[in-house]
Amino acid sequence: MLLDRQTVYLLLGSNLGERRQLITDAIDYLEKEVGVVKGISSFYETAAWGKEDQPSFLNIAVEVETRFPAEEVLEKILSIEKELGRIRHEKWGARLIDIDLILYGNEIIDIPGRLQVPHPQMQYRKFVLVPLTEIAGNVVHPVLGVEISEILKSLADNLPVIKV
Ligand code: GSY
Repeated sequence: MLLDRQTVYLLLGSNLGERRQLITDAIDYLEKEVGVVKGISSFYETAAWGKEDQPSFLNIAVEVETRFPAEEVLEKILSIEKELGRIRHEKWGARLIDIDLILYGNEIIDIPGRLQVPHPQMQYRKFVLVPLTEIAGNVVHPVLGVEISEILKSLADNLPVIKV
């Protein structure tokens, strides 16, 4: 099914293997399979969140213009992760590549156990908000009604996020 164009924001991360190459390959797949890549943030070296005794991550945020519904975008993301060798082991464990669907236009989606958009943890995570602010600082969070850059300003998360 194809819809009118929607702007989607994704957070890409890797903390195993050739991290930068894996993220670059994931962007190529997104361009081929999801839509037109309109924006890419800088790369950030970020301390692991959730389970802190693991290697640090490289993270970036990406803006994609897509005509696929959110659930199809999710399917495509999961298959790209698989293609790039991601095996889902433990929650919050190390991974070759992780692609999170952060925002899908200004839609609010809640399919229990499957898909929640906006990403329910995004407002607590500096490793999401710093790269996202770079490419979408003026976008308004559909639930909180506040710009992404404003959420970042009031954030309590102090884990290091360093532009590289
Ligand atoms: O939710 C994405 C995977 N992930 C990350 C991440 O991408 N970056 C950092 N810094 N910590 C993380 N913990 C998890 S889980």
